[in-house]
Amino acid sequence: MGYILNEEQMETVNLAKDFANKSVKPIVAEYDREGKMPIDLYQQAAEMGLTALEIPEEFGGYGVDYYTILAAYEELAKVDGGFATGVAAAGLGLKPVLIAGTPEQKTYFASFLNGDREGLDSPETGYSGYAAFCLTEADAGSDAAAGKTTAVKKGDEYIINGSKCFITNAALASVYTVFALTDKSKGTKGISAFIVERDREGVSLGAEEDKMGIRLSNTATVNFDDVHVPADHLLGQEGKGFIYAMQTLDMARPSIAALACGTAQRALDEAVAYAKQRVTFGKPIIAHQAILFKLADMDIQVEVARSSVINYVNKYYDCKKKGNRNFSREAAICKCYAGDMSVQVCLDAIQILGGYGYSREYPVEKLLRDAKIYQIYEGTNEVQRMVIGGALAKSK
Ligand code: COS
Repeated sequence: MGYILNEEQMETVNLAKDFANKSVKPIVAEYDREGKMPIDLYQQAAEMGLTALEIPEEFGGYGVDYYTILAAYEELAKVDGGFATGVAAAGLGLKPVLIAGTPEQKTYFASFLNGDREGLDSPETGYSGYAAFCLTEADAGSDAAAGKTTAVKKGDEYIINGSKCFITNAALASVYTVFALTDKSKGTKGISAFIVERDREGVSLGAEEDKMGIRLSNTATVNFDDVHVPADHLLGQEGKGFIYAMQTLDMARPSIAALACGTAQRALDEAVAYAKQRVTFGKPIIAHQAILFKLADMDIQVEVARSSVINYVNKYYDCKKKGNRNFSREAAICKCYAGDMSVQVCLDAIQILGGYGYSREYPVEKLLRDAKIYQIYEGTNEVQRMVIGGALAKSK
């Protein structure tokens, strides 16, 4: 493991690791087959504090550092990328509030993530503890500024209309951060961000996605039909929503990179274990150099991807000290590299297991199905290359 953590940091990581191994691992195969979210386990994770790790203590959270959080996410993803996605997506929903919210908004939003607060639950699950980030629309994915959802100010309220799709935690969340146009004529400068509680009148769920992988996570459309929110639910300033969304993604993409490392590490571990016991031509296949070198290349790639996540966190804290946010490039690099790496390492693991790798009897085909999403969500890897290339083009 590339993270160098002290005892207290390791306690948090081990909390996530033990919970994932003892409680989540036994149900993964069944829930993956059925495409269900394990609601009670999500609730347990929230009650353990896993969705409130990054909330500063002054606002009711645990104020845990990002080295620890990302190492904990990796442990969750070693067991299941979908479950890890649901937990990490609570942090994605939270980040716009941490970036642009007032102290009151931070405290209010945090109270949803602290788990099982009466009156703050999702109507679908009856639980609290999760948030969702509502940016993507049917015609606004990579082109995030093309959204059509509107928020019209009337007196001391905004009225939101529109529809958001591919929303992770749509049904699990009891609160959303929603991006909507407050001025259609201004392009990216006409977008604003809002806190919207799940139980507001006019908020409803549309179709749930039947996904190739990460099937323990919940992904659905969220509709907003004349949803009234008080004006104090606006985050930061009107017209700054696109910037907050981009800043959020700069902080969230490394979580996906950490998940990608977890899935890939698991694939490598499965492949090593198999290669030690599978015998061909009179010896374990790990003793054949063709297999050993493939395993070595997989190990190199996982370690380099993890190092790129750690490099992002180093840069994040350095920028924080200097009072800037110049870490878009490092966030995009780790997300892009780790996403591509995870797919390749899972493919290699399948190759090492041969026919067994292709069979649902062994876990590696499922790891590949999970890994594929890391190249797509929170900005496709093509978008990451746009961000990285943009930084190169601007460099002096
Ligand atoms: N931080 C702060 N500001 C940023 C920024 C960032 N990371 N990225 C862009 N901006 C600002 C720009 O500086 C620009 O401001 P000015 O007009 O004042 O110069 C404004 O935002 C618009 O930027 P740009 O013109 O680059 O926006 P584009 O519409 O071309 O979009 C990409 C840029 C493609 C990078 C963006 O749309 C994107 O990230 N898309 C993917 C969305 C995504 O990840 N979706 C997943 C949803 S969560 S599962």
